Amino acid sequence: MAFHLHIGVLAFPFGTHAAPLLALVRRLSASTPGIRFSFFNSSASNSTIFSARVSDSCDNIRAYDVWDGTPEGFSGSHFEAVGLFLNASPGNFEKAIEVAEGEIGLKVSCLISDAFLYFACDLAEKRGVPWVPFWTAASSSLSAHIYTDAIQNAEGSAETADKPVSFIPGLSMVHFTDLPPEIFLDKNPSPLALTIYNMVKNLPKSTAVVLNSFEEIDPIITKDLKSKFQHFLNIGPSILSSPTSTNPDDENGCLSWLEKQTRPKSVIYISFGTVISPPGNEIVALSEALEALKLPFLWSLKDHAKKTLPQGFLEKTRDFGKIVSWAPQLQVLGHSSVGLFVTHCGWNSVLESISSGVPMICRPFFGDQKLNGKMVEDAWKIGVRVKGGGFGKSETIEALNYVMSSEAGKEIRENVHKLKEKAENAVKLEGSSTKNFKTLLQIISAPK
Ligand code: U2F
Repeated sequence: MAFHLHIGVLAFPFGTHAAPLLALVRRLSASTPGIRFSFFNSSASNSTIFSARVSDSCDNIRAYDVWDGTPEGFSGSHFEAVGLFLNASPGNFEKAIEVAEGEIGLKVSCLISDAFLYFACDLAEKRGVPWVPFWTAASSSLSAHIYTDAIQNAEGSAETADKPVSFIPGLSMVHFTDLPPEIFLDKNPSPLALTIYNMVKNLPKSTAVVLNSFEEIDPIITKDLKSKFQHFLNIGPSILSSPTSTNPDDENGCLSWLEKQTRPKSVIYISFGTVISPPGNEIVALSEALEALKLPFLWSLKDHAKKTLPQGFLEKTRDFGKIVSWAPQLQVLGHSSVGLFVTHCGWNSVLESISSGVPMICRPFFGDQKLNGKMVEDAWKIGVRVKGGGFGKSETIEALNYVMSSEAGKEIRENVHKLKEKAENAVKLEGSSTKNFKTLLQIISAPK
């Protein structure tokens, strides 16, 4: 097939960043058969996201591995790996772009990148092509970062002051302590915090900022951010606009187990995403709460964390609980038996819960998660955070009872349904996300 345009896509290979970027590229490529997409990502991340989980019918996408910056035999933490990768960038990406351009015989006409990879702005500028950053989280956290300078200049000791950031449109109920810690650069900033700050400085130079979200979830923030960028394009939720048609990878039998739970909306689904496991004492407290309430639960718990479960827990809960190391989360949340999601509030999890109309109990850990939890509880009123910030037995029982059975819980369930409807409307033919996606298609299809 002869391609007339070549688009370079730069991924951030940690957490759930590269998968939603690939989902966006798959969707774009399906409407643009004459464009070749070169997807630059670490080999570890490429081999996961291009795996059999989603069969690739798009022959205009080609994956290229870039060096992840780690020495041989590296066994450090997630955060160390992020630092090493950022140190190796952008040289690793530049090299791979050259290889792809040579192979296909076409210079790139546009660079799409994870928004964190701010240096893609310079790479695009050098080539005189558009830069389209993809922010993989919510508009609220993007907005908080955009106001970094104002937050830092605000009175008082920002990080500890528990007062609202009333000067940010749409975030007036948010307190300084809810904000992503990377905003507070004063204390020995991490490589990621510095990267995000550079991103904030570069984003206004982009052609369009793209998000996997929908405008109606945060109309005030949407309006404000539209005034700050050339284009601010919410094009999601992608799971509603382009649902995967392939069978879910359910080797752990989650769906057949859910089929056996006859009471609708009775099951508690628990997962803390791809990076984090709660500390041992919290796993114990959460287990004790589940055992005490005897409510059916499906828990996606990483293998290494299983050893912190209380002794005898698996036997005692065998009749009403199931623990797996990986669950097909989308299908689980979409199952009629599931009534609640206990989550770390990663953006993909929050959006998947909203898209499935499932309320949440939040136990955030790092980055944007605290802010997402705050928005869930106080802006959208579709869930609650565990009191005290971490799982204690009685606080967890209280939260579970509150959402599953109280009168207030009923309101929460109604609210999440209303928000789900807004999300569904956004991806309809005339919906805001569909229109934004068309704009994005025009931007990336323009010749250099
Ligand atoms: C980082 O996110 P995480 O990977 O920790 O969490 P999520 O954004 O919630 O994404 C988790 C994804 O993994 C899937 C689930 C989500 O799409 O459906 N999953 C699953 O299918 N089965 C399982 O058993 C467990 C998970 C970061 F930590 C967050 O703070 C950011 O918001 C996020 C996006 O930038 O990236």
